[in-house]
Amino acid sequence: VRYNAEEKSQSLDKAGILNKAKVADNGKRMRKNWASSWTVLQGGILTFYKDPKNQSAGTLKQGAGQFVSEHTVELKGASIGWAAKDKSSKKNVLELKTRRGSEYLIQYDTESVIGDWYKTISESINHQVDT
Ligand code: I3S
Repeated sequence: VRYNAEEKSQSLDKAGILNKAKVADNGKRMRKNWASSWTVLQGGILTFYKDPKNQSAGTLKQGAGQFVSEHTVELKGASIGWAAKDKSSKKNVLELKTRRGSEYLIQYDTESVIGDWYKTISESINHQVDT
């Protein structure tokens, strides 16, 4: 089977566990609430899944082992960079701002892990520019 460039861009880019906090929704500041999240970057969309431990009884009824998405972030027109020191006392914090004015802090203690996410998300943002 042969794949063209567009099909390739739809393949799985990266997945893993990160700490994230949404701090703004459509330009409106919101209370920071850090949670660890299974995170998938695929086809220009970053999806944060709820920690199964924190899912309510209602969502757990859907069946054990099912992940429920919490936030879906369109990377087209987004920007990412290292967060300023006043954004968090944690180390290795990235700040992701969407075109629609939502903001997320993304953090992981291991520098190489967060560095890889920074690279992959940046590349995906740049790729979305031409699509
Ligand atoms: O920017 P803030 O308000 O200092 O963020 C802290 C709060 O989200 C805090 O929760 P409470 O508002 O329930 O106290 C969190 O426990 C802290 O982790 C947040 O600060 P850091 O520096 O960890 O992002």
